[in-house]
Parts: sequence; structure tokens; C-alpha cells
Amino acid sequence: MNLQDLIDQIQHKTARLAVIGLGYVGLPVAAEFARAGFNVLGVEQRQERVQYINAGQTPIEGDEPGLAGLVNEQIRSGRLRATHDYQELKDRNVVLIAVETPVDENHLPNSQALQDALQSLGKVMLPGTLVIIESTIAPGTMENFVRPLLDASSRLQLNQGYYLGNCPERVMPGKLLANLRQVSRVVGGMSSETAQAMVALYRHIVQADLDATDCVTAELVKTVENAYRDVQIAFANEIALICEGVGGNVWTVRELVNKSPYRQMHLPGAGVGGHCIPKDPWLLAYSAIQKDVPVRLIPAARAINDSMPAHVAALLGQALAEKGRQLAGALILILGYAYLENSDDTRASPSASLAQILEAQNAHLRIHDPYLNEFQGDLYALAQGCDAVVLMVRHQAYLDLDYQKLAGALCTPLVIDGRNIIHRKLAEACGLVVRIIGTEQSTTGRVGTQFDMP
Ligand code: SAJ
Repeated sequence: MNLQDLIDQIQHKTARLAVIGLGYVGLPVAAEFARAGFNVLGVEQRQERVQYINAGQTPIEGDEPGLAGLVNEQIRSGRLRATHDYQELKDRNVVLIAVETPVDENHLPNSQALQDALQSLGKVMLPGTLVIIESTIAPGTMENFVRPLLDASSRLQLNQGYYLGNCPERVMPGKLLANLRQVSRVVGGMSSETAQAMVALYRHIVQADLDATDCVTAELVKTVENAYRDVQIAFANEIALICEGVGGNVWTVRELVNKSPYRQMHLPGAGVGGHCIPKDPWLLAYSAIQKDVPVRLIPAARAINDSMPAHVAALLGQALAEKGRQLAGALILILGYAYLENSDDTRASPSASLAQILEAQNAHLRIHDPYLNEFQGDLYALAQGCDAVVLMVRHQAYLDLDYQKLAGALCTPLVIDGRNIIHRKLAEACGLVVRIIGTEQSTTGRVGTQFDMP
């Protein structure tokens, strides 16, 4: 099929779609295209997930408004179906790929899932198929990794036997469907005609701008937008450390700085978690390093943000020392284990890093998080007999703590606040000793030793 015929089929919704990878990116987009009227086949390697979805259920955790109902409705309509058999891709005209693209412990891209998907697809792909990568990939991956794999596995020629593009996802946990419909998308085609075909496709589900461009630009925009956020957060964190040293309050400084035109200082805090921000800057840095371009700011920002849980541990250690206590043997309550407020997502959670550091110092831990089954319960009961409380996540439940009750429960009335949640004066009036990240710490000046990240 030539591209014009494919565009016609896309416009008339007779093109048969497939989505490889039914995770928090793939499942919503598959269901949305089904809702738009396309026949959509979801390909997922986890058999239990296939069965679950074909039963009209959504395996995506957390509160995702509208998603469960949409999946159920589209399965019942017959427009959406899941399979784990790649052979069923042989009659598909458009195939989206939304598999994981993590980095390894050396911050290098792990493209195994993407390679497996491309090789399996290539073997069965119809001539004239449009393949679209939605996963976040390092700039240059489309030309140097995706295209050669598809050429080899399909024995077809790009822009003759198949068409190829990159439309990076821009979804955020907790608002997957809303983002999908309302956030603009960069539409990178390996040819301008392909980009136009992709715009025609995404126009069926996206009400925001669809910015047609080339693939390298699409790869760069996605990784740069998250590297930008990571660097901005690292700047805020470095200012927090400066304020602790020179006796300022970073939260006041940030508020007044942001009154200056064109300033948008981000929030400092106890660390940077999640599935995007800790990973995407490394994908961008990898591509630069491949071309011998020195990258200093991006790795430095990652190091600063990754060091924040250790900084929280240092604040805790110093505050305990001022009470004549040590971390070793202390009983510490960590409030918040998800990586993000009002979420149950624990990927790359700063609280997990903090827990590792404290356990390495032989502290004993209790953990509370209202969004995680294993950490639910009465936080004041958990606080009973503890030597300190550490606030790591700005969950709604922690914004109006009963400071009197907390002081009464704690053995040492100490609160370390990693997210500027505590009303310091109210808490101190109840007898709590409060240390807030980015503010002047104790009478003894600088914070003690930084603990090494595990
Ligand atoms: N964080 C800070 N300071 C800030 C902002 C965030 O410490 O000023 C921390 C958070 O506590 C969290 C981590 O960074 O641990 C990530 O927070 P995030 O708000 O960036 O949330 P994510 O990880 O869900 O990021 C996603 C990204 N979206 C996509 O990749 C499609 C990101 O580009 C969005 O900007 C972000 O959602 C968003 O704005 O919600």
C-alpha cells in the first residue's frame, strides 16, 4: 500500500491499528484509537495481562480517571482486543510501539525490549505498514537502531516497503487519558509525507497541537524537555543547600525570585523519582557522548538530585546528634514512599533511597504511605516511640498533621521535612523540633557528613 492510500484509510478509520506494549502508555492510546472508531490489536508479552485486558479490565495501577471504563467499553465493542501472538500483526496497517526503554546502572540505554519488538514485528509486517515509536529514545536511535533493525527483519526498504516515525508520549501518571487528549505532541517522520500521515492519525485522538517535524527533532524534544526539568530541579536543590549554609530560607527565596520576570525556580526537595525525569536526561547525554560532545550540566544535575535523599539523612543524623542520639539503633518513621504526591507510583522513589541509607546506618524504620497497601495504617500509631519523623512526599494526608498528637507519640519530638509541608511555628508550639530542607538548620551551623548513596 502506498502512503496516500494509507492516509485515506487513516482518514476513513479503516486502517487496522496495533499497539505493541500495553503499559501506562500503550493501553490508553490503544483504547483511545478504538474509541475513535479504529480496529485496534494490542500486543502484550505478559499473558496474564492479555487475559486481564480481554476480560475488560485495566491492569494500570493508581487512580486513572476514565481509563477502566474506556478499556471495558472498547473490549466489549470488539474494537479493542489484546494478544500475545506477534503473528496477528500481519494484517495491521499502522503499528505503534510503546515498550519500556530504561537505562541501566551505568546510565546506558537498555534497548532490549525495543529490539525484540522491532525484530518480531519485522518478520510479519505487511508491506506499506506505518511503524510509530512512542517510547522515549535517545536522539539518533530512529536512524541508527530502529531503521536498520526493521530493514533487516522485514527485508523491506524504508519509505518504499514501510514507513517510520517517532511520536514521543507525553503522559503523566494520574492523568493518562487527559494528557493523551489535551497535550500537544511532536510528530517526527522519517519523511515529511510520513509525518503528515501521522498527523492525520493522531488528529483522531489529540485535540492539541500536532507539530510535524523530523525524527531527530522529536527524539531531542522529548529528552530535552525532561532534562530541562531535571536541571531546573537540581538548581533549586543546590540553592536549598546554599540557604542551609548561609542561613536563608529557600522557600522564601524561591517565592521572591519567581516574582522577578521570566524566573521559574522549581521546587527543591527530598529527591527526584519517577519513570521519566531520572532516565531521560541520561538518554540525551548518551547521544551527545556518542558524538564526543562533552556533557557536564546534565550529569551534574542528576548527581545533585540523586544526592538529596542522602542530604535528608544527613539532616536527620545531625538533628538526632543534637539530641544526644545516633542514627544507629534509632527508630525512624518515613512519611511517604511513592515518588510523587497523591500517587501510588514508587518507581525510583527517593524514599526507597533514603530507607537504604538509613538501614545502612543501622537505623530501624517504619514507613507510612496512604496510597500503598503495604504502608497504610494510622500514622500516629506508627509514630509511637519513634525518634523522628521524616516527611518525604507531599501527600494530601500530610498537609494537616495533628502536631500535638505527633509530639505525644514520638519518643524524640523531631520532624525532618523534605518537602516544606510543616507549619514550623505551629509544630514548634506543640513541642516539635523541626528541620526543613533548604532552611537554616541547627545552632551548630553546617550539616554533618553527607552519607554516600548506596
Ligand atoms: N520534583 C521536584 N521538584 C519539582 C518538580 C518535581 O523535586 O519542582 C520531583 C517530584 O517530587 C518527583 C520527581 O521530581 O519525585 C518527578 O516529578 P514530576 O512532577 O516531573 O512528575 P513525573 O515524573 O510524572 O514527570 C512527568 C513528565 N511527563 C512526561 O515525561 C510525559 C514531565 O515531563 C512532566 O513535566 C511532569 O510529568 C508533570 O509536569 O507532571
